Amino acid sequence: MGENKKIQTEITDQVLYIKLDRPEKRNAINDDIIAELEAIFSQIPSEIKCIILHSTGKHFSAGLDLSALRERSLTEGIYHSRMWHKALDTIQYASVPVVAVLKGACVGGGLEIAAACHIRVAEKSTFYALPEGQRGIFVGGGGSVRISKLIGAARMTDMMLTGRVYTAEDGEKIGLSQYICEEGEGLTKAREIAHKITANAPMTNYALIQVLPRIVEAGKDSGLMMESLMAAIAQEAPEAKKRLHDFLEGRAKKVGE
Ligand code: 1HE
Repeated sequence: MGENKKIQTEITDQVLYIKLDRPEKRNAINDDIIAELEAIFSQIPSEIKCIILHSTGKHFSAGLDLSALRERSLTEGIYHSRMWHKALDTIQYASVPVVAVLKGACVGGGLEIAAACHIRVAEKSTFYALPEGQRGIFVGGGGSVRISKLIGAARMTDMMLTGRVYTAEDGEKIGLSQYICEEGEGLTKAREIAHKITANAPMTNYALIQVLPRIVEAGKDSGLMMESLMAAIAQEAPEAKKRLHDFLEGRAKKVGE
């Protein structure tokens, strides 16, 4: 796990911090950065329990680096989009949950990256848009699947047809982020969330990241069967049995404590 000029990584307390570090271009994402993201997310050290994806500067990401959008052939266009799909799948199916800290622009490919993360914390400066519509292109980084799932196809269609921009507050209401916080407090909030995630049984975290999305994609009967299998596997783990005993003997926190 090395350091790349445009992405910085750091480990503290079993949390891996991955930082987009190209503020002079508003963290616009070129092919090298996508490849580096894929390499990092594909090789998470085994001691890591949670990942926080954040950024340098005032913006999370201005999306695809438009300066690299040269004349592409049809085939090159498909490969380019598939490269994003592969990289963003490594985020969605990372070995541990990924918390994104958003601020400023979270647009185009930046929003597609955020949508591949499991929890999104938005500072109040965050704004969301899909300028692909205005640039004469289409989302290519999995947005039509992941963003439409978060906010519904109708809202995504509106964003792309009209260039509509959602504020942090409205974004939270429609499901673009699960949390909203004051400016400059995103990392603190993400750390607090990471602390809760790292305290969970590993099998619960694994099921939420690897199994739940597949259940959502499956038909009802297959989904229910997968749920039963996962529930049985999770409850069988010694960690789960210990937690149940702790609760029944009054040693565990109650809900909300
Ligand atoms: C860029 C990019 C970029 C900034 N590619 N260079 N994304 C967009 O259509 C968003 C385009 N960007 C913007 O609308 C604005 O830059 C922001 C609202 C994000 C920020 O505004 P601001 O005033 O803070 O910065 P700026 O002055 O516009 O930009 C600073 C520099 O970053 C400038 O370069 P400079 O050399 O003149 O200093 C900009 O050119 C550069 N920059 N954004 C390249 N995106 C998998 S497919 C996904 C498809 C998409 O993501 S399409 C959406 C692309």
